[in-house]
Amino acid sequence: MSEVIATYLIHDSKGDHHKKAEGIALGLTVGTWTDLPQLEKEQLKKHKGRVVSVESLPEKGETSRFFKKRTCRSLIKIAYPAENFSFDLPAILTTVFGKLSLDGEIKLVDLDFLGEVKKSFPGPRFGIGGIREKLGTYDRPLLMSIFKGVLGKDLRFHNEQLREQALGGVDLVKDDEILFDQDLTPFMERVRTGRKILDDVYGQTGHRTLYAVNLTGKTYDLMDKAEQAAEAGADALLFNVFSYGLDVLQALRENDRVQLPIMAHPAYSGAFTQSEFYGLSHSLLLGKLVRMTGADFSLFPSPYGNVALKREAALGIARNLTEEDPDWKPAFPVPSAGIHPGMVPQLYRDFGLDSIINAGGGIHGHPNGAQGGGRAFRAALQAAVQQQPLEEAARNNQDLERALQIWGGAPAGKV
Ligand code: 1AE
Repeated sequence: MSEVIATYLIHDSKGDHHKKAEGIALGLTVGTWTDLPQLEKEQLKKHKGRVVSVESLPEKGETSRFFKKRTCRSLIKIAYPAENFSFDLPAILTTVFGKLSLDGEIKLVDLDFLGEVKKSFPGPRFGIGGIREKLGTYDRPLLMSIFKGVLGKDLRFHNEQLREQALGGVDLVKDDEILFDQDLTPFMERVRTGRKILDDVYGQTGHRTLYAVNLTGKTYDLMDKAEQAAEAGADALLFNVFSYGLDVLQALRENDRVQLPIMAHPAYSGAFTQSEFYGLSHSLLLGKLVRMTGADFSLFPSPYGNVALKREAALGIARNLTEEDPDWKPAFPVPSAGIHPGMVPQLYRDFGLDSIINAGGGIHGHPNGAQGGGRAFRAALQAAVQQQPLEEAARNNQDLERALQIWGGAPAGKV
């Protein structure tokens, strides 16, 4: 059967959540706020939403205190027939969480796509296996760094930073998400000169680094720019998917003239995910939806840095990106934000081999520059995989030793 099952977390003081669920199942499909005399039985059977389950959750004292009244919580599941929508995310999201997203304390926790609906979403073009193949690296988490302090600087500065990061041994370098297309470092120039630099470093060291250029500008122009970038030898695209919309990501993924890995940046996603009572869950938005619409990488705050997610939320994103699926390749989880080498063993325990450690400040803030930062991270990664304590590894690695002196080990993390 083709349908989409939505799981919602609802909070309200009335507590009759079965009635509420029936209201949603009817209201978001064939009904409205009042009786419709012309509604036919056949129409009801084929198009009406179906309440799958209503599970009451124990009352939470802190929630009732927050709302200043006794507040009941439930998880409800409603199935929406595939006959009701075209198989694209704008239609599906408008069906399952359109007006409903504006209607009280209701959060969309998960979506299950069944049958033909699921098969109409492409998933990543390359996935974890394809990215590892491009790099020839299989036995450790990958290392990514981020350009920093490049606003107001010219192409020479940008190129020098790229070279330094690559020489430090990082596997991927991404643009800062706030670097847009402008005169000092135009998009196509970054692609062309970046290509030369990374080929040069590869010739010199034998280490391959991929550069993800920030694809920005008006939606109308994106496809042309992406195609030109692919033709000019770009390695990958960074994409601020939540500023544009998931369907734009899917359009890039489905364009065969843009056969490039796509990196989904989480900028702006907090506007949809951060509330306990409204919006979408992190695991759904940054995990499942990003993967199914075609991203090869999903960046999100780790539980340990300056911008942090709760550990359960971060692990939920990673689970949805990587769990075995017959239709979609797995995508790389990229826990990020405020990451330094001391956090590497904890990140490795949480996210495992098939993840990417991503750092901006933790690379460029190293006293031995971006090269030293890269070497410190690589040493920390090697120690983590070999289960060697960082302090012990630091005795033979001066870059790691300096990093630990400055930033220390992993903080407790957000629970
Ligand atoms: C959650 C995304 C992290 C990111 O893009 C970024 O620029 C992080 O910078 P640092 O590592 O916090 O300096």
